[in-house]
Amino acid sequence: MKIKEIDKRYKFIIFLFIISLISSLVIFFYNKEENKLTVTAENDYIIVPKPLLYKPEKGEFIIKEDSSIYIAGNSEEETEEISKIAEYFKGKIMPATGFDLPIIKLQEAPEGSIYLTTIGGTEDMGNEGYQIIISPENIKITAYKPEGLFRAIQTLRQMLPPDIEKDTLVSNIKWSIASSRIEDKPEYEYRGLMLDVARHFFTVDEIKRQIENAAQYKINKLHLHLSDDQGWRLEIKKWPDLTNIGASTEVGGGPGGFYSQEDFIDIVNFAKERYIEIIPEFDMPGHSNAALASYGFLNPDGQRKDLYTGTEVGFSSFRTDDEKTYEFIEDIIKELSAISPSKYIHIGGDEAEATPKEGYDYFVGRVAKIVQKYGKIPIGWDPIDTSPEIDSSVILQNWRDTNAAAREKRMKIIISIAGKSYLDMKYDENSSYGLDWAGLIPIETSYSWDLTDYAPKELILGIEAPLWTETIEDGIAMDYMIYPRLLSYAEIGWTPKEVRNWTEYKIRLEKQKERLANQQINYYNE
Ligand code: TNX
Repeated sequence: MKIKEIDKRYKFIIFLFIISLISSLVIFFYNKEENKLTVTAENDYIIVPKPLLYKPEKGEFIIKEDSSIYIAGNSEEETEEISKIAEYFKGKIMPATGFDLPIIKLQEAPEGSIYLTTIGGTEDMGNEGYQIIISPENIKITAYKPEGLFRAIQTLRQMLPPDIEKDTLVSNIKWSIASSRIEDKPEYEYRGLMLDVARHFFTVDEIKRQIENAAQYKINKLHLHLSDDQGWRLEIKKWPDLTNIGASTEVGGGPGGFYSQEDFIDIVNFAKERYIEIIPEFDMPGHSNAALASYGFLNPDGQRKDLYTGTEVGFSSFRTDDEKTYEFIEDIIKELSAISPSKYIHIGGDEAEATPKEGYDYFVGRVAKIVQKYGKIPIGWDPIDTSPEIDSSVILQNWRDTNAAAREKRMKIIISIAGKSYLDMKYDENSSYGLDWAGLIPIETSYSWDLTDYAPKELILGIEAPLWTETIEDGIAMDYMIYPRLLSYAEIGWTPKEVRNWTEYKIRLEKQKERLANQQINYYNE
């Protein structure tokens, strides 16, 4: 009797044990499925911006001298486009590996190959989404559009050893990529960097270098601030004094400079090959002294204003009640829209403190209509949204926490909150470059926020980080202010806020630094 009871008890305990074992296994595997979205920095997982889904598998793929790149598109035209992306990838890895990988058009992926294709890509991936499957046999990258393949290439670069970014041959290294599966697409369609080339002028090569560097973090817009009080930086054939006079100096009195229309097209094409759209801005009606110094008829007394090389803002204004102003602006917009393929033209609209409000409201409405006449979508800084002449066909670029009018009108908004995303704000008190009027922006501050803190999700087009250049004179200073904060902004724009957190990001960022150094980017090291 007793023995039987003990027996029963044991059986019961064993039963309980088995039940709890089964339930813990169920919970474990269930969580594993769930956790796919929240992988941490283990497994050498360092990608920035963080992909939506990263699933490590066993093994690795090794790029070798005899590896090949295979490509296939849904049409001949698409295959051509993909072949350029393949060339770009090959060019990126050639200096360090020394491998001259062949690029072959073929609709399958043999062993040892890297295969780039849009065949099988589906619409739900979006234009920039992609899937990468890495196995010891090959790498298969699929996207709905070639653009998605280009974004995927940036991910792949980051999965190779950091030495891949060196521009000299590296020997005795295994170019391995961990087996895994990645599925990815961006949260926001607009992920931009702005460079102010008006306060200080930067050459075509300096701009190209910044485009090249930003592309690796999947930045897809470069906004060029082409005019301000201190300089007019784009050739306008009908009004040559804009550059003869208006481009002849900069902050501090240096020689300034400008882009010929050919230079501009060259920048646009270079950016396009990296799937970055150039968005041109002429700032109006304020920030316009360079134009007013170029042509006397724009001023009430018919006299040219003096050129300006200081850093004050808010003192200049176009005449808002003079038809000649609008004819002049239309000529400029007409020439610009002929050479700029972007669907956007930025018309400024900020800090027009020398323009009476009524004139401002009329002016921005009128200029927005000129831009639309040439088939472009106007963007304007706040407070452009407060003009009754502005409606939801215009996009607001929001730099202060004021967008009530835009919300009311259901305007789309680009978030560039100064205290969070201004690349010209100092990191700390010791920064040798930069300003601090919007506060200091250390790396943690640059990362730990979300666009939805400032506007409803459905109105947000995306993020832009502007670099104003009153204190920035060269590429070295530019790099320092942009990196590594641009990585924060790239991730805020790409990765959903639910899967981002600073503690985990910090680890990935740390590992990115060696890559930045290998590319000779003069980043700020905290
Ligand atoms: C404000 S924010 C400006 C720029 C200055 C910048 C300096 C905005 C749209 N205008 O004119 O360069 O501050 O941080």
